Amino acid sequence: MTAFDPNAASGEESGVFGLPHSPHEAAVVLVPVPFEATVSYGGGASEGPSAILRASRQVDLYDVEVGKPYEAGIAMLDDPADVRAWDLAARTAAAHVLARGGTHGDPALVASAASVDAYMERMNGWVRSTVDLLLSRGKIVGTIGGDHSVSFGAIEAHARRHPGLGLLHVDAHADLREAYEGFAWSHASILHNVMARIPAVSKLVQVGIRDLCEEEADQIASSGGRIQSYFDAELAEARFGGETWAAQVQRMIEPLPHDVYVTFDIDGLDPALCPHTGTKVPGGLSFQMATSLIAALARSGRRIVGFDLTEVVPAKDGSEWDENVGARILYKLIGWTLRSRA
Ligand SMILES: [Mn+2]
Repeated sequence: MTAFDPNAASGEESGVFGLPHSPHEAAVVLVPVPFEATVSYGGGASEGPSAILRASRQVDLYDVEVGKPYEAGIAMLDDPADVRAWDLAARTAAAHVLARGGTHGDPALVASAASVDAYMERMNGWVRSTVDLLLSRGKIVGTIGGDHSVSFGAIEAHARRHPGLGLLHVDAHADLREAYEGFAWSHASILHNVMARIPAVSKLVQVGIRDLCEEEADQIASSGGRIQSYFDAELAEARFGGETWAAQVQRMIEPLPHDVYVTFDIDGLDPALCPHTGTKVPGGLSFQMATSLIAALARSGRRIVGFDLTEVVPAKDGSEWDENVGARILYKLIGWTLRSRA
C-alpha cells in the first residue's frame, strides 16, 4: 500500500483501476457477475466484468470532477466460478427456447424455460447474499454485469437496508415486460420484477428510454407515478426547442427520494460508445450527459447508496472501446457515490 504510486502505469496483475487494495481494505467493492443466460440478440455480456477490469487499468486515477476516489480503496472480487457454470448451463437450456422465439406452450420448451428461470433464481440469490454480506461490512457495492438481469439481487439487497429507495435507471429499454421469450427472469423484465417484487423501492426514474412495447407503456401509465420515464425522443425534442440538459437533469432528479440506487445499462448511451452491446438503439446519452446526470444527483444532496453497470460487451478483435467507456463510467459512478456520502 505505501509503495503505491497513483501516477505510474499499472501492471497486468494489479487490481481494478491498477489499485493494490484487497476487498477487506477497500471502501468500494465491485461484484462481477458473468451471466447472460437470456440474452436475446447479441451475446458477450458475460465477458463484461473481465474486460472492464482490464480496461480499468488505463483509467487515470485523478479525476477533474471527483478528485481522488481511489484513496478510499477500490477492489473487485474474483470472477465467480459458480456463476459462470450456472450461466453456461442456463444458456444451453435457453438456446432451445430462443431458437423458437418463446415456448409456444410446447411442454419440452416450457421445461427448458423453467430450468433457465431456476438457474436465474440461483444467480439472483448469489448476488443478493454477496452484496448483502458486503453491505453488512460497511462497503459501498457496485455490481458489474453480465446482462441486466444481474441487477435484481443487488437492488433487493440495497432496498432491504434503505426502505423507500429510489432507482435512477439509464437504459435504451424500459425493461418492464412481465416476461420475455418465456423467461420470467429475462433481462427485458428486470425492472418489472423489481417493481412487482420489491415493494421497498418507492420510485423508478428511467432516462434515455427509446425502445418500448405497449405492455410497458401501460405499466408506466398505471403505476400511479411510481414509475416515471423520460423518453429519449421527448427529451431530444425539448432540447431542440431550447430546453437545456441541465434543466432536464433537474426535472428527472426531482422525483427521487434521498437514497438512490443507480442501475446503469450501457446501452442507454449513444451506441457509438457501446457498439458491441447486445441490443443497441440509435439515440441515447453522450458520455458527458450521463456523467453530468450522475453528478447532479450527488450534488442535489441525495445519497447514492449503490449502483450497477450492465451490458458492456467487449469487441472480439481486442479493440477495447466498449470496456474503456464502461470502465470510465464505472470510475465516475464510484467517484460520485463516494462524494454523495462524504
Ligand atoms: Mn437495455
